[in-house]
Amino acid sequence: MSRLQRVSLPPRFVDWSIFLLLAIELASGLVSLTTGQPGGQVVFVLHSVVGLALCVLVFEKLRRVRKRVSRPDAWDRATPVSVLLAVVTLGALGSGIAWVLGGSLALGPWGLLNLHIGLGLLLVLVVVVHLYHRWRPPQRSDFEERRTVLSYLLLIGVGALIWRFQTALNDLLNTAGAEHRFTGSREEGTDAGNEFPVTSWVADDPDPIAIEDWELTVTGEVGRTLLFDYDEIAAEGIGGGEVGDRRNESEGSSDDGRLRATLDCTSGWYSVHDWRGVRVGDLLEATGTAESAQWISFRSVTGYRWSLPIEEAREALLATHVGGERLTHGHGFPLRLVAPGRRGFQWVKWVTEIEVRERKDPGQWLAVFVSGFDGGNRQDSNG
Ligand SMILES: Nc1nc2c(c(=O)[nH]1)N[C@H]1C(S)=C(S)[C@@H](COP(=O)(O)O)O[C@H]1N2
Ligand SMILES: [Mo]
Repeated sequence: MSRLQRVSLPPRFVDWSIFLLLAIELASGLVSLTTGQPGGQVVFVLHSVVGLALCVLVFEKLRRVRKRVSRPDAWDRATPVSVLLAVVTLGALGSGIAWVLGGSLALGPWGLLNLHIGLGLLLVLVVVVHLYHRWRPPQRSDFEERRTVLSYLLLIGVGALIWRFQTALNDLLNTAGAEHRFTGSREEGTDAGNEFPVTSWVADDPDPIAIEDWELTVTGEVGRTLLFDYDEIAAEGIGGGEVGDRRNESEGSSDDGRLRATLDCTSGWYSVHDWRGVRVGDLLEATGTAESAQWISFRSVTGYRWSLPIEEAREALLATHVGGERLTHGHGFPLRLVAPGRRGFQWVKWVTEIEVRERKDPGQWLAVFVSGFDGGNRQDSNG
């Protein structure tokens, strides 16, 4: 018996373990997209370590099926799906690893990390079709207790070891482009005024907003609904906040309408800026809030919207300026949400309405995906 054969794992153990690890990757990958606080770092580490452990299992599986696939007469109806599965899996793993090592790719508005996410989601679909064709129920004998526990410990150990080695290597080389925030994002355009990437999540692309047509409405569970025009918002100190001229040294305090905060987009870049505008808490003091007020929803002229728990929202900023410059249209002029610790997609641009709510707003998940597809805010036809 060769040494390789002796360490090889039962086929069904490998297959179902791949499935299990893929499920963990899907869940941790999705959760990571909404994670922006350093405390959530564990999600990203888990995603990396399990991904590397998955490489080991996939290698083992490919070794097993290689012969069958390379003999055309052994193909059946489901073999093409298996091959596709192998390709997508290797693509998802490879793009993730390439990203961490500093790779990049220009695919129109998308990059390497978008490709990774896209392949990950495609994988879910292909796995379902593959399982439909090749369903083999797991059996007790494949998961004999001691061996199973040992195998998993070994797998995760190997994953963790490679991950540790990789982070150490990155630190050592500090390779251009391989420097990451804990979210995996790379720095772009920090403190460069408006000169940082403009990103719209899916299809949002409104016409530039004419300032005389724009107003901010604060409605819902408020003492009184109020309207503000741009001059009122841009005149600092609504609600009596003192205006200071110091640069905030730390993130997270918007006391004087100024806030240094990190915009971290899920497509893989981040940018740190001094934002200026009006503290949401000051607006809410001006309108008053009902006792039932729990959530604050920020709505764009395009219908795009996101909400924050009221205590967090009070400390957030509605920015008119970045790095001393007035926001450009692409960055959300006249007003955009700056929500420290939240991922970029939650920093609503072109804000026109604040709704004070009793409950969470599950509809926002749909709104961020469909907003812009109806072309609602484009006025191309009549200029
Ligand atoms: N209304 C609206 N706000 C939006 C988006 C959008 O598509 N529509 N994109 C979000 C995403 S995904 C990110 S990363 C940030 C990007 O802000 P920026 O374009 O100023 O860099 O805005 C967020 N706010
Ligand atoms: Mo984003």
